[in-house]
Parts: sequence; structure tokens; C-alpha cells
Amino acid sequence: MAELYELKEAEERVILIAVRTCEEDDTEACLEELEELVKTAGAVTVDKMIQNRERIHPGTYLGKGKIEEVRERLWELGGTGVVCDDELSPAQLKNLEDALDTKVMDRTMVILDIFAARANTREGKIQVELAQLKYRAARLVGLRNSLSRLGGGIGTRGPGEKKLEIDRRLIHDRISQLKEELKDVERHREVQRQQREKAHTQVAAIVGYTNAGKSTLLNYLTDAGILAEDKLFATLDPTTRNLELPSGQQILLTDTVGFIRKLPHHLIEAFKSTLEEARYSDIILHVVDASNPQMDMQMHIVYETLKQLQVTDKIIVTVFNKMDQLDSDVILKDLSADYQVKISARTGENVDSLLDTLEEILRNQKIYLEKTYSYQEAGKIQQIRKYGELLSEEYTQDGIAVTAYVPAELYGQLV
Ligand SMILES: Nc1nc2c(ncn2[C@@H]2O[C@H](COP(=O)(O)OP(=O)(O)OP(=O)(O)O)[C@@H](O)[C@H]2O)c(=O)[nH]1
Ligand SMILES: [Mg+2]
Repeated sequence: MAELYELKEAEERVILIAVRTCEEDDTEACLEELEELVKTAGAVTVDKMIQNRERIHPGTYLGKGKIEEVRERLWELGGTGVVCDDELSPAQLKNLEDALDTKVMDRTMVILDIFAARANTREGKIQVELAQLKYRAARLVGLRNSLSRLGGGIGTRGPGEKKLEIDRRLIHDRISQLKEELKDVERHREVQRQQREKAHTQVAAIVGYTNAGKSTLLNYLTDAGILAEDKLFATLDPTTRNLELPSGQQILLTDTVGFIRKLPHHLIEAFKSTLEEARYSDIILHVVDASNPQMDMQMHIVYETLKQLQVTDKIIVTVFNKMDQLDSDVILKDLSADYQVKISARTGENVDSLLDTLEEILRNQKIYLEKTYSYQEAGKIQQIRKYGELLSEEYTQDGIAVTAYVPAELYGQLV
């Protein structure tokens, strides 16, 4: 009997609520996505409710009448809480909680919660805790009530879990400490980047909306063995793998955390060093789930987020993925892209054309070289093999006649 009771208590049954302002027509889609997020966080959605309002109520998020309605639905359905689709201000959180007399969460909390469960590396954990503490520091009053009442569930998990009840001053101390630790990790990353630069290897960052198939693509290309699943934010920590293209040219591919609309500000700030992988890359592989009806909106969000991260002036390859779900002659266009390909990362269909595109990009960044080296200079040919693309070599009386594409930085040393 006691066990049964515990089981029941562990399941969170939430109502999702959103405010539709003016003529927004994607509120339903937003709520569907929120339902996915909530599911990933381990809770069950029992209903979704939308209020049409000119603007979000500054004090209580919803208007008075709607609050009454939500209260009734909670009672009817045995709901244990509500999740709002927008980030609530500290006052909205507290007022809505008082008015509904239930646990109130918002989209940000749910995303932070998923990130907390997903963080594996030291860097990931520090970043999540930092984001959580910043979010909580501002909402200490409201949160404390709800947590002591319900003790657990969404919004309470993660590295910062035990520290909820400590006071604001301690939180700020902890934030400073985490920032210091993060600097350490960032220095390490910086060293790695410098090594890559020295090796003249080009880096392509795989970016895209969450669940687009980024990890599946990297796994297909390099056997990276990254967890890829039909869940939002399956990947948090960046993984980099070397890919050898058919011509023998090398490129580094980095898979990283996905984007989503309304990505919490604190999270972007805290995850800057992870997200910045894209900033230090030469090429952006923008993976798009072409089978998703929300594709256009998702692409838009990705470009907006990249802008926010100051990732500009990169070569963009848009990879329309999941083509196995679509007619291959469907017309797909991305005007922001320099190149575009249609593939299926799951079946491997047309991935060759993506590799061709990468070859072409790498080649365009190199300089054509035609030279005969003496036999003593054979070491230079080794260098070309390693960093460039050796097109032909011929052993003649005068030496070794070579044609090749070489990185611009190396051209001077090779002629
Ligand atoms: N049908 C189909 N499904 C795919 C394809 N590529 C990926 N998927 C599926 O899409 C889901 C998400 O794939 P992931 O590779 O985890 O996506 P991701 O972009 O890394 O997602 P996050 O790490 O969560 O941001 C998985 O269930 C994959 O099996 C594809 O080409 N076709
Ligand atoms: Mg992934």
C-alpha cells in the first residue's frame, strides 16, 4: 500500500498553459513542443490550455477568469502542477502559485531540468548548475514555497539540487566559484583550439534544432558512438571526430547541443563555451529535419541563435535531413546557405553528395600548386599529403613532379 502511494506521488501530471497574443498562429505548435519537453523531463501532460490575450498578464501570466478555469481543470484531472510556455518573472511565478495553489513551472525550468539530467562532463555540469543557480537566485521566494510543498520533480533535479535551500548570499558565492571553474575549462578548450589551428585542420560544426539528426549524422560518418534518440536535447556535450574524405583530405566534425525556441537566456550565457564551438569553426553544417512541419520556424530559430552567439561569416551548408520520410523531388530551399544537400542520416542516402560538398569547400580554401621537388625535399610531399590534397606525383630525372591543393598558410613554405 505504501509503495503504491509512493509510485503515484512520483508521477507529475501537469497542465500546459500558453498565452496567445495578437495573431500568433504557432501557439499550438509551441505547446506540442512543450509537451515533448515535459515528457523528456519525465512528467505527463494531462491537458493543454491557451488563453487569448492582447498581452501576457504582467502580474499573474494569465487573466483572472482563466486562472479559475485552470484551477477547476487541475481539480478534475488530478493535476499536480502547471507549466507555462514562457519564462515567468519572479512575481508572476509567486502570484500564480498562490492563485492556483499548485506547483507552477515554466518552460525554462523544464529545459534546465532536462539539461541537468543530461550533463555528463565536468564542463556540462558546471554550466548547468550555473544556469540553474542564476535562475533560482532571482526566484528564491516563490520557489521555496512550491518546493517545500511538493518536494521533488521538475525543477529540482541536477547538480545544484541540494543547494536549493541555501540563502542568496551563498548562491552568489557558489556562482562566482563556478565561474572560476568554468574559466579553467575554457582555457583547456582554448589550448585544444590552438592545437587544431597548428594542425591546419578545418573544423565543421554540426548545428541545428534539437532532434534534427545531428548526432545520427556524426555517427554515420565517423562511428562516433554518440547517443542519438528521439528525445529533445539528447546531446549536451560537444564531441569532435576526425573525418577522412574520399580524396584523403581531413576535416574535424563537432556535434553539439541543439537549439530550441525560447532557449533560456541563462542557459545560453552559461553554455557559451559549449555553444561557441560553432564560433571557432570554419564551416557550419546546419542539419534540418525536413520532415518536420515546423521546419521553417526551426531554421529561423537556428539562424537567430547563431546570430546571438556571434557566429557570422561562416560557410553554411544546409543539410536537409530525414529525406527517407519525404518525396525526394520535394523542393527545399535555404536562402541563407552557401551550399545545400538533401540526405538521410539514418539510411545514408545521398550522404556522398554531402562529402562531395565538403571536398569542394576544402579545395576552394586551398591553393593549387605545381612543382618539382628534388629527392631531398621529399619531406614536403609528406606535408602536402598530411595537410593538403596530393593530386599527382611523378618520379622524374629532376625530382618528384607534384600537383596538389595546399592550405594557403602552407603555400609559402612549399614553393
Ligand atoms: N527517419 C529518419 N529519422 C532520423 C534521421 N536522422 C535522425 N533521425 C532520428 O531523429 C531522432 C533524433 O536524432 P539525433 O541524432 O539524436 O538528433 P540531434 O539533432 O542530435 O538531437 P539533440 O542532440 O537532441 O539536439 C532519432 O530518433 C534519430 O533516429 C533520418 O535521416 N531519417
Ligand atoms: Mg544529438
